[in-house]
Amino acid sequence: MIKINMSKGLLISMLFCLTSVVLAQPGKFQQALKPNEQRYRLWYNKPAANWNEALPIGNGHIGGMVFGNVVQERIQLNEGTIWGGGPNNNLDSAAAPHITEVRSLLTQKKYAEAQKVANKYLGPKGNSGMPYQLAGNLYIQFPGHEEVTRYSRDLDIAKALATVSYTYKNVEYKREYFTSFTDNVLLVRLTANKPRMVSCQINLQSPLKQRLTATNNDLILAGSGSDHENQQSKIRFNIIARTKIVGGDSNTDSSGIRVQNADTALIYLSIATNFVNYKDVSAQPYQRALKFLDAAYKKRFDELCRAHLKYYQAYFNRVHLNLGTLNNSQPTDVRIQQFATGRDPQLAELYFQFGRYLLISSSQPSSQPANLQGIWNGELKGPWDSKYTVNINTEMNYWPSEVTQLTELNAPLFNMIGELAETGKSSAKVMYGARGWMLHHNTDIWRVTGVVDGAFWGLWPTANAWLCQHLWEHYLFTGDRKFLQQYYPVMKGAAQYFIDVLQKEPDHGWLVVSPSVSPEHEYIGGQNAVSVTAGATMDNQLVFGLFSNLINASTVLNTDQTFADTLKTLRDKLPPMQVGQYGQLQEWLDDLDSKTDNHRHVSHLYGLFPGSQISPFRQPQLFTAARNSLIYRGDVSTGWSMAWKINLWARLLDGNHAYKLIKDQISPVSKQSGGTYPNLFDAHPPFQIDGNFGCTSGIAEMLLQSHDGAIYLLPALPDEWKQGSISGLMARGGFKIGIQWRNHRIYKLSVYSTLGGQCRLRSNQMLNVKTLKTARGNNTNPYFKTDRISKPVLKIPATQLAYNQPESWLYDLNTQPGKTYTFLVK
Ligand code: FUC
Repeated sequence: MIKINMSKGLLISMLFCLTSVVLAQPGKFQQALKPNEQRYRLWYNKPAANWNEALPIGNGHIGGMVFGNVVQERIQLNEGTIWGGGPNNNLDSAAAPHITEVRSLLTQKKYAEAQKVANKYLGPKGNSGMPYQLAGNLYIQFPGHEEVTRYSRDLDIAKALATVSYTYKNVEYKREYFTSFTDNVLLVRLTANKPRMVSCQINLQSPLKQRLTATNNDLILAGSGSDHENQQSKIRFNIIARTKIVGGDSNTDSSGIRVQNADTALIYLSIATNFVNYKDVSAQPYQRALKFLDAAYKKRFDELCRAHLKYYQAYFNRVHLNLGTLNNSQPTDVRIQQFATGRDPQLAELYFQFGRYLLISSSQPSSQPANLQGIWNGELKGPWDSKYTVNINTEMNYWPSEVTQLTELNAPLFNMIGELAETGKSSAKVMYGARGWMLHHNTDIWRVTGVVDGAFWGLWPTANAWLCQHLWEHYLFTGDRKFLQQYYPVMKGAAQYFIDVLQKEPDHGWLVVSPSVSPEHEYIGGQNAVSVTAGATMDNQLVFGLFSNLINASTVLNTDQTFADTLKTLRDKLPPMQVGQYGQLQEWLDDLDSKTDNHRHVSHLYGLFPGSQISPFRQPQLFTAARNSLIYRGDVSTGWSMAWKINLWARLLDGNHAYKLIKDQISPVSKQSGGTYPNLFDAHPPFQIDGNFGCTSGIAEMLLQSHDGAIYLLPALPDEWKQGSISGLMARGGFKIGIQWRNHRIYKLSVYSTLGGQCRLRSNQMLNVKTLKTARGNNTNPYFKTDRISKPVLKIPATQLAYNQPESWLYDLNTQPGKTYTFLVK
C-alpha cells in the first residue's frame, strides 16, 4: 500500500472539500455553512434504516447508495450496463396470423374474443426482457464505533457530494463520497480531526455470481450478470478497490483491505463491464476498470474533486430557482412529513433541483439512458426488472431535459432510439408484415422489441411515435438542423410502420392503429377484462404528432416532399378527438369512459401534455373536455401518475391544482398512493424515478410554457408562490428565460436568444415596457408553428364546453442571436 506524507497540497485539498461538507454539529448547521450551501442540502441525523433512506450518488456509469451506517458503512454499488441475459430480441415469429385475427375480431366488435385470442397467442414467449442488476456493495467497517454523538449525514446536490460525520470518543470523524464525472471512479475519503485515528476494514461483496481476489494491493471482485428467462448471462464485470493512506499501515488480501491508524484513507473504486453495445459484449472488463483506476489513482482527492465539481456544476448551475426562504433546521425526512400541511415552498425548489441532480447523475452522454430507477437499483431483479417501460415512464424521465437546460443529457435516450430503430425493424416485419420499425411497451439494454408481460398490457405498438416526439422537440428547443438530419430516417422509419399498419375502422372509415391498447387500461372490466382495441385516442394523437413532425421536418430539411404529401393525405384520415357524454375527452373510439374511473394512466391526455394538440386558445372545447377527464380521474395515484398530473394541471393553467398535486407527491409514502421516501426518491411505490423527473418538469411547466405559439410567462403560478425567481429555463426557439416576480406579478424579465428570430411572449399581466410591441398576426418564428387540429366530434352541446379564457397579453420582440434583453416591468 502506498503511503504518502501529509503535503501542503493534501492539506489544501482537504480544506477544499471541507468547505462543502457538514461541520458535524446538528443544530449548528446553519451557522456552520453559508446560506447557498444549505439550500441544496439533504440532511439527516441518523443513518439510513433502509435503501429508501440511503443517499444516491452517480456519474451516469457508476451509481452508489450511501447508507451512512457507523460501524459498518454500506455503499450499494451499481454500474449502468450490468443486466441479466445477453444480446437477443424477444420476437414472436408466430404472431402475424394472430394479429390479423385480433384485428378482424375488433372490426367485428367482438371485443372479448379479441382479448381472448390476444391473451392466448400474443403474450411473451418466455422472455419479458432482462433485469437491470446491482453490482454489489462496498462495506467499510469501523470496529468499536458504537456510541457516537453529533451524527450527521448529507447530500449536497449543488456539489454532488455526500458526507457522513460523527464524534466518537472525542474524535471527529468524517467520510466524504462522490462518483467522479471526469475520472469515472467512486471516491471515499476517511478523515479524523486527530492523527492516526482512521482504522477500518474494507470489503467488496455481491449477490451475483462472483469471485474475490487480491493483486498488488487491489481488491478485485469479478462477477457476472444472471441467467434470466431462457437467456444466458453474457455480462462480465469487475469492481476494483484500492486505497491510498496518509500515515498508518494498510494491507490487502482476498478477505479485504485493512487500514490501521492512518491520518487519512482514500478509497478509489472503479467498475467496468464487457458491454460495448446491445449486440457486442466483447470488451475486457478488468482492463477497462484498471485503466480508470490507474489514471484516477495518480490524482489527488482535491484534484479529482475539483474536476468533478466543475463538470457537474456546468450543468447544475444553469438553472436557478428561488421559491422562498430556506428553513433547513429540520432534517429532510421531517420536512417531507410537514410539507403538505406547513409552509415550506423551498422544499419544492429542492425537489425540483433534485430531479435535475438525478438526471445529471444517471444520464450522461456516454451512458445508458435512465431506467425505471435511474441507475440506482439494489436488487438482482428490481420492480418491473428496472428496465425501460416506454408507454410513459422512460419518456417521463426525459421531460425535464430540454426545459431545464440539460439538453446534452438526452444523448443516451437518442442513442437508444437509434438502436431501437434497428432492432425494431424485425418486429415490424416479422410480427406485423410492415416496413419501418416498432417496439411494444418495454425494452431493455438489449433493445428488445417484442411483447412483454402479457398482451393485456404489452400489445401496444405505438412507442416508436412517442419516442420520436423527443427527437423533434430537441430540434424545436435547440434548432440543431444537423441533429434533425441525422434522426430524420429514424422518424421516417416509425412513420413507414404506421403507413403499413393503419386500418380503416368500420364506422367512419378513419385510419386507426389496430390491435393496440390505451396503455394498460381496460374498457370492459371484471374477470374477463378487455384492453385490446382499435383507434385509442392516445394512438391517434401520437400518429398525428409523428406525421405532423415529419411533415414539418421535411420542410425544414427541404427534403422528401412526396413522402410528406403521403403523410398529409393519411393525417387527414386519422380520427379527430371526441368529447363524450360526460363532457370528457374520450379515451377510446367509442364513448366508453366512466366518471368514477381513477386509473393511473391518463394516456388520452397525451395531447395536452407532453403533446401540444389541445390549447385553451385554439381548441377551448377540447381543453374543457381534457379538464373534465382529469377531474374524473382524481388526484391521488402512483407517483408517476401524480407527476404527470402536475404537468397536466400546469397546461390547464391551474397553478393551485398543480401545487396541490405537488403536495400529494411530497408526502410520506402510503400504500394507497405514491409519495416521497426520506431520501427524496419518488415512490410508485416502490421507488420509481420517473415521478422525480415528472415533478421537476411539472414545476418548470408551471413557470414557463412554449408549446402553443408563444412563450407563456408564469402560466400556472400557485397562490403559495407569491414571490420568487427563476432563471435559465429554456423555451422552444432557443430562448433562455429569467423571471422575477413579487405579489404574483412579474417585475423583471430577461430573454437570451441563442438562435435569434421573433420572440413572442404571453403574459397574464400587462407588460408595460416600451420595447415590447403588442403582437400582431401569426408568430413568424418557425419553432412556434402550431399544427391544425381536426374539428372535434362533440357528443354534448358545445355550450356545455364553454371555457372562460383568462385574460392574457401577447408581445413581440425581434431578437439577435447571442443577445440578452432585460426588462423592468412597472
Ligand atoms: C407501467 C405502469 C406501472 C409501473 C410500470 C413500471 O406498467 O402502469 O404503474 O409504473 O410501468
